[in-house]
Amino acid sequence: MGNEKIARVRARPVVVPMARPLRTASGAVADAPLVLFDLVTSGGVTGRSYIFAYDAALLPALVSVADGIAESLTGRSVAPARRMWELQDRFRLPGMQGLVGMVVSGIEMALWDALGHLTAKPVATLLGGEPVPLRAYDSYGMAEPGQELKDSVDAGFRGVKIKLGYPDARRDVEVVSRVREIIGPEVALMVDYNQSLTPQEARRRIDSLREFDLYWIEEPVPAEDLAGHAYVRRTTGAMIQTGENWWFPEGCRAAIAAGACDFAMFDLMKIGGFTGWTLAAGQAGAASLPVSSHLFVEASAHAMAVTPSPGWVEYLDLAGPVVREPCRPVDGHITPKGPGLGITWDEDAIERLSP
Ligand code: SMN
Ligand code: MG
Repeated sequence: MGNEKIARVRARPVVVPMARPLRTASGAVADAPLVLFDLVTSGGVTGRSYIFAYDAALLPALVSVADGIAESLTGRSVAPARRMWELQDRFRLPGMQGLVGMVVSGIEMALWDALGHLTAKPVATLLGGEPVPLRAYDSYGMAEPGQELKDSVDAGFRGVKIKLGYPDARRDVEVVSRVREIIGPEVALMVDYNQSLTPQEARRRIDSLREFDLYWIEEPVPAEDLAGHAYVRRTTGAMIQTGENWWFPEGCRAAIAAGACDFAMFDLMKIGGFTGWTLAAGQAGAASLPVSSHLFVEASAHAMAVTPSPGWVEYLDLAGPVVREPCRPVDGHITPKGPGLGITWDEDAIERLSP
């Protein structure tokens, strides 16, 4: 394994139907635009990963950035952290926030998958953990609360997340009240405002939801408004969750320094892959912030398996339609699958879903 080199990196765009169209207060995602990575080693092993473009208009640029980076990786060793740090040095001047960071994190994840195949081990094991079941919450978009929430509880989920931020604040209260009725008092109820409120409006809306025992209030204000997050946390006493939009461990550090949150949420595509996740998890652990994952359920389970202060795995399956064996929760838990990240493509589906 030691002398395996990177032979080539391929990036393919697909647009994947979502099991549940995801409407949020800051926009809707009906079909998931993804970039699939195949990183082939000199020994013929393939590492696979994917990143989420959010908007299909970004797919050509993401693929172009990946193609531009791929050449420089040929002949380099399958060493995820080394390649990550070299690419961070290379892009110091333009910066890693945005498309570059997304692509580099995707390549880093594919490198870990390749290592897993080379060693016939799950990435969780390579990182010093064990592929054990991890508690997950079922993640929903804005929708009329209904039977599917009851189905989530009956399937064993002990947590569900819904999206709030309706134009009329009274609708937030109606929806939360109905959801709490459906899932009962014991199941954790997380709410996600997707950056849609001002700090003052967040204060008002959180006050109106006090009786419903919310587990966390996610991104009540714009992600980069760390002082705003801290203001909402300080003035309401609510448990604030944020982090899915932190860029690399530096983003985590700034939020901790600002006292922005009670929980941390890492997005593997933005926190810097497993290399970034590990560094950020150390910071979050030292600050006593339980860490939860955002999207990328297959890879996130491996990262969460070695996170000292694990919170919840988000179950929101983006890539299910293009992977051979989609990640499926069992009794409300997600178990990391190997070898590698446990991702194998369904090439027929990819063919069908390529733009
Ligand atoms: C979310 C928003 C948009 C796309 C995917 C996920 C959301 C979450 O912020 O936390 O799941
Ligand atoms: Mg969110």
